[in-house]
Amino acid sequence: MSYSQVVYDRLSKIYAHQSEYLQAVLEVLVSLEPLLKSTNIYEKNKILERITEPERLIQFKVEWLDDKGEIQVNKGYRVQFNSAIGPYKGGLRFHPSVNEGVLKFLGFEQIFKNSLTGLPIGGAKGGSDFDPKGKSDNEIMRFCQSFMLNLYRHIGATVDVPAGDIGVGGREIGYLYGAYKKITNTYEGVLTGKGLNFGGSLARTEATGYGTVYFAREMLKTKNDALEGKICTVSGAGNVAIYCCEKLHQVGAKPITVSDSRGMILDENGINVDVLKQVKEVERASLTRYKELVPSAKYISVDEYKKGTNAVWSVKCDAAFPCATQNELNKEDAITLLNNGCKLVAEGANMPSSIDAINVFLDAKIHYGPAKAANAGGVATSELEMQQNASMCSWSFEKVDSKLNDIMTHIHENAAMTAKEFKADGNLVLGANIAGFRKVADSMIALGVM
Ligand code: NDP
Ligand code: 2IT
Repeated sequence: MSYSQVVYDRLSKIYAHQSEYLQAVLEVLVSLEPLLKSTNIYEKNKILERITEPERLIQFKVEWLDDKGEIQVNKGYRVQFNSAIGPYKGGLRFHPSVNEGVLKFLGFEQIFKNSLTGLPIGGAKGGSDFDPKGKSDNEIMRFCQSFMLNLYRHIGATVDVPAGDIGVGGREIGYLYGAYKKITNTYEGVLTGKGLNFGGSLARTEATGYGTVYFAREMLKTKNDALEGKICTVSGAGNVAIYCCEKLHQVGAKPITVSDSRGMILDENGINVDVLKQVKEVERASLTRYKELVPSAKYISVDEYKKGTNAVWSVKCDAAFPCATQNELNKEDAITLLNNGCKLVAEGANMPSSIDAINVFLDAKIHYGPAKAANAGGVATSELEMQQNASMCSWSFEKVDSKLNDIMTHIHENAAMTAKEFKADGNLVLGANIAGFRKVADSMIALGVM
C-alpha cells in the first residue's frame, strides 16, 4: 500500500462519520501520488499525518434570545487547520447542515486554496448550525453578538481572520465586527468582508464570482477560446452566483440559470442581475419572486426535479458554474452536462462536484477548474482587505480588481505548469493540489516538529 493509502485508511476508520472531510482528503491524497512517488521527504516528515489533523478545533455553545424572549441554543465552531504559511484565514458558515465534519472539509480545502493565492494566509473555517432563514434582523444581531462573545478570544488580525460563507454576508460580518470591537476595545482587521465605511475593501463582495469567471477565461485561453457568446448555467443565487452572473454578462457570455434550495430559474434572455440582486440582497426572498418580476422566465421547484439530480445541470450549456454548495453535481449530472455539449466547468462553490463527477470531467478532458483554484479569488481579496487594514488605507475598485485578476491568472498558470511537470497536462485538480500542498508542506518541514 502506498503512503497516502495508509494514511487515508487510518483516517477513514477514525473519522468514518465525517464523509465530507474524508471526500476532501481523498481528492487531495490521490492527486499527490505522483509527488509522493518522486520524493520520500514528505513521508519521512509524516506530513500527511500532520496536515490532515487540525491544529486546533474549537467548539462552543451559543445562547441567544429570540424575538419572543425564548432562549435558543446553537453550536459554534472554529477549525484552525494549518498556520504554516500565515495566520488562520477562512469563512464562517451559518447553515443547519454545519457540523464538525463539514467544517473540517472546508478548513482542509482552505489550506491549499490559500496557499495557491500566493499570499501569506493559513487555513481555517468556522460557523454554526444556526439557520438565518426566517430570522428577524434583531435575532441575527443577537446571535452574531453571542457567537462573537465566544469566538473573540481565539481570533485576531495576525492570529485568525474569519470572513463570510453560506449564510454569512455583509450584514452578519457587520454585527460580528461590532461585537468584536466592543468586547476588545480595538479597531483592527480581524474580519474581512466588512462594510466599506468601517474597513471593508472595494471588490470583496464581487471577488469570488468575478474570480471564478477570470479563472474560466484563463482555462479557455489555453485553447485560443473565450467566454464571449457562450451559454452558461450557474447554480446558487447567493453572493458567489450573483457576481459570477454579473461578470459573465460583462465578458459577453450569457448566464441563463440560477437556483436556491427551493428551486431554479431558467431565463433564456439571460439572468437579469439587477432583479436577482433585488430579490436576494434586498428582499432576501425566494426565486419565485424573480419569476414575479420577470414573468417570461421559467421557475422549476425542487419537487419537480428528478430525485438525486440537479435540474440546473440538465439545461444545455457551453459552460457550467456550480456556485451553491458541496456535492450539488453528481456523476449523472456530469454525464448529462457532457452529453449536452458542455465544455467547461468552473467551481465557485466549495467541493460542488462529487469525486465520480470530477473523474467524468477529467476523462472527457474538458476544461475543469477545481474549487480550490477557481474560487480562490474571494479569500485572496480578503487578504487584500487585510493589507489595506494593516496600512490604514483603502484602494480603488480598479486596483483591487486588477490585483484579483492577476492572482487568478497566476493560480491558473501555477496549476497548469505543475500538472505539466507531473505529466498530467490539463489536469488542474492534480496541478492545484500539488502546487498548494508543496508550499505548505515544505514550510512545515522548515518550521520543525512541535
Ligand atoms: P450564500 O449564502 O450567499 O448563497 C448560497 C446559495 O446556495 C443560496 O442560493 C442557497 O440557497 C444555496 N444553497 C446553500 N446550501 C444549499 C443546499 N444545501 N442545497 C441547495 N442550495 C443551497 O453563500 P455564498 O454564495 O457565499 O456561497 C456559495 C458557495 O461558495 C459555498 O460553497 C461557499 O463555501 C463557496 N464560497 C464562498 C465564498 C465567498 O466569498 N462567499 C468564497 C469561496 C467559496 P438558499 O438561500 O435557499 O439556502
Ligand atoms: O471558502 C472561502 O474561500 C470563503 N468563504 C472566503 C474566505 C475568506 O476568508 O474570505
